[in-house]
Amino acid sequence: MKLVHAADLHLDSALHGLTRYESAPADEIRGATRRAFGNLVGLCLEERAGLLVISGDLFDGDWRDVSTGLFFAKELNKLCQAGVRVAWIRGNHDAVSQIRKSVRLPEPVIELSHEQAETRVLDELGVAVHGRSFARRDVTEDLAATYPERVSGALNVGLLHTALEGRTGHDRYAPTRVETLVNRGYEYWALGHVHQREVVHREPYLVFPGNLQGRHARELGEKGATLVTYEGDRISAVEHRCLDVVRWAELSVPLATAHNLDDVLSAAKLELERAAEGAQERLLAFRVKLSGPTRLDAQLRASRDQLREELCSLSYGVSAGAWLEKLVIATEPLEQGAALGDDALAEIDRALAELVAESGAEGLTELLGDLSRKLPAEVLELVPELRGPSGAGAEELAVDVRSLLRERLAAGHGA
Ligand SMILES: [Mn+2]
Repeated sequence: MKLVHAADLHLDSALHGLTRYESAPADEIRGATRRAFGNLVGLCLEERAGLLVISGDLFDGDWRDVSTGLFFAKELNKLCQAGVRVAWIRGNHDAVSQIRKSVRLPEPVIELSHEQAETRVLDELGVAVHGRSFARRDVTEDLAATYPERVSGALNVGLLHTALEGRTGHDRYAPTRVETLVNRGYEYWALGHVHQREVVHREPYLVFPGNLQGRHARELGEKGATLVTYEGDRISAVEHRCLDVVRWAELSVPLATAHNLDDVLSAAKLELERAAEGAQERLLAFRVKLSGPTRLDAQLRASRDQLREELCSLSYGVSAGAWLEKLVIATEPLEQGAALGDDALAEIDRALAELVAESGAEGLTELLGDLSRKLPAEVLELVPELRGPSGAGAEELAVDVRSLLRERLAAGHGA
């Protein structure tokens, strides 16, 4: 028999990072979380799963309008008609206190109580589902400690929205220890909250399926749900299934052998081809990251705009569904202050750090505006970022300026 475990669907939340393109497929991007949910329903039907469990953050927050709830109810009806049971808990994003609107869900759908941890036994499936919803957003007590005893003779599945002992990038809601969960005696803990897929423990299983659809450049790679196969109270397989419709990728472009911008672009193209192959027919939002020591450090920074355009243009040749989300230049010069005295470099660093700290992004932009009106044209040519307001943050600008000053000063020093 089979069950499907999903979490962190964040239905109808926006995808960030592709808005700069007028021609971006807005509908596909806007509807991504819904289409991924459609894929989840499809998986349940194809696999003839008896049960779908959702471990919190099904919704991103209060609905803008009731259409979010209606969409959910409609998809659930498809499952109910096929005889698939559904059990879900609320997490921090869709805690009872967070969602004011509501729609009536099909009757067989089980929303577990937010008042105390409860158990629902589904005899026809041989499954006991235990769980508790978040009543409010900031649950800081160990909910797992209050979960009921296991039901013997059934597959015990615990639904819990938690960061366990803490997970990078996630608030420490409903903290608990792996040991607490293992000792509870359930066969499978269906966890939610952490967007990165992770099998924390086997026998018993503690699984974060990850979110169903990546929503920005920090939610990379294959997203989907977990398919669990069981017989009686024994689990025979736990498998990840990809269900996302927009894939996020970060391409690290090797620069060690790059002698010029063409080399950089060729290397980026290879990485993009690999990512596009992995994304199959999905829309691919890719970030290009250039990092590490390179002789091209200053040149890359000076050519930022041109590089961005070249990357866009080469992406069209690789896949019509590939979109450059961002170009990140985090390179370092090859020779650390070989020609310049350390004192001079330290002085540049200190001045830039001070500038960033004092003026912040806004102040710096303003200051650059003033500066650009006074600077000779050839300097602006060399450092186009000095032309004034741009999307770059103060720190990024400071690193660009540092790198370019360093190169020019070193060149002057050597001459
Ligand atoms: Mn959460």
